Amino acid sequence: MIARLLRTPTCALAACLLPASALLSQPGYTPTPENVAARTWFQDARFGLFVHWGVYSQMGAGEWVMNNRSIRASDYERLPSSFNPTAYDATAWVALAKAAGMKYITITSKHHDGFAMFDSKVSDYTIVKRTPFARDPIRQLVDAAGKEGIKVFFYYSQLDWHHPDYFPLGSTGRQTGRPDGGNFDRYLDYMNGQLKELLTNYGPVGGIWFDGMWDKPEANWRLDETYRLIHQLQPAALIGSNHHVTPIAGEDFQMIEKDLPGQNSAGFNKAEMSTLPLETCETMNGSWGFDITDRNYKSSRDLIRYLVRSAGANANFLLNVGPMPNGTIQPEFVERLRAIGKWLEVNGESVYGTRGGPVSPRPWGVTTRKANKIYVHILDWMDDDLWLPLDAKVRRATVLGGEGIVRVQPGKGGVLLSGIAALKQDDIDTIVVLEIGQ
Ligand code: JFZ
Repeated sequence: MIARLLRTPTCALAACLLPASALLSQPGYTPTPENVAARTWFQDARFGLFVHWGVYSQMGAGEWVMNNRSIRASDYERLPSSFNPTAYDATAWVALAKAAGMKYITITSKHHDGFAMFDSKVSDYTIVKRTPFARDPIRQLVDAAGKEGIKVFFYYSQLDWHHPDYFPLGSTGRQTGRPDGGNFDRYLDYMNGQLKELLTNYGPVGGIWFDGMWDKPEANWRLDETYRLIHQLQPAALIGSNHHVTPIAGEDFQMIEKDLPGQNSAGFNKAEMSTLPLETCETMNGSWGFDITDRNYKSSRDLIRYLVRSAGANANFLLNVGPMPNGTIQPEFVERLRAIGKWLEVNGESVYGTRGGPVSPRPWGVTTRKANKIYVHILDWMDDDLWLPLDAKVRRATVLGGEGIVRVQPGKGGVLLSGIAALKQDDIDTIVVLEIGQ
């Protein structure tokens, strides 16, 4: 395992090859039955809401503003003193996620700025202690989500631009004026303390979405201890890490950032796909945290098609919003989320509970499958015939939510669908349902 990982080319940031010390994960890890069941739930869910929200949102320049503007930790500490999201309504966020057809929410509990957006007792750098809001918005979200059957996952940044013991410094956050010394083990104790709180004080947690190990690939992150702690406290909580390498023992899902599985347009997605559940995340515009000048919105159509392509590649889609400092989600995002939800109300059966279909992603589209059905998602196709290399007997072909006849002719090594051009082509996704059987 370790040897294989060491050979794997890794992420774009600096020399990002993870050394053996970082990989001493949870050796011999076998997921418990609860964990295996949670993985199945996760894959069936297929669609989640990613939330990047913190005191940085007040700057309206994304969650990296502390690094990008070389803000010293002592100056950045002024931001909490004015953070007061009076319009925050956890119930409304959950209702919106539900209306979008999402089944889970992954929210930043602590981003790289080191500020805890939850009521952490092991830290004095928290939303409860440092802001006029003085409440725990994550608790409110967990409570609201629980009532609606939405699972909550916690994003947690292992990288910390604020903590004095995050030392030696990594490749980012070098201008934040931290002391010239510190005890990394003490930092990891602090981090594990926060994780213990997150897994103890908030009821059942969907999982932990780690990020930031890439900042210090040479460090000993004591992953064995952290992963064991999480699995001991909540066996069903799924661990994933945005480290951009092949999953490490103890992890329960593999994530890809800003790409579909197998693609690498972002440049850092070079890891091989594992057999674990997959999840890919993307933004509504170009930013994770609220960015007041970013108007580069993806269309609802593009986002729906991204969800479909993810499902066709056997991956979940985690779609991000960066709420505003007042606690509301900007109307451009709300509008898109609602449009996706409307589409899913009609076409959801071809996404939820499916796995990547028997025909791998093609230029014309993708396939998904569930029980005895194969959903052929025709995203871009102009011709009348469509050849599917498929080792199954097709009993019936219908158009999901539409009319028209698709003829099926078995051939050598597959089937030919014809009559496609005569169908009412859907601008988003024309879905042909194949019922297969003996
Ligand atoms: C990370 C975060 O830095 C970012 O703020 C956001 O939370 C996103 C979801 O995750 O982004 C990364 C992480 C690693 C690389 C690039 C972007 N990398 O290794 O190239």
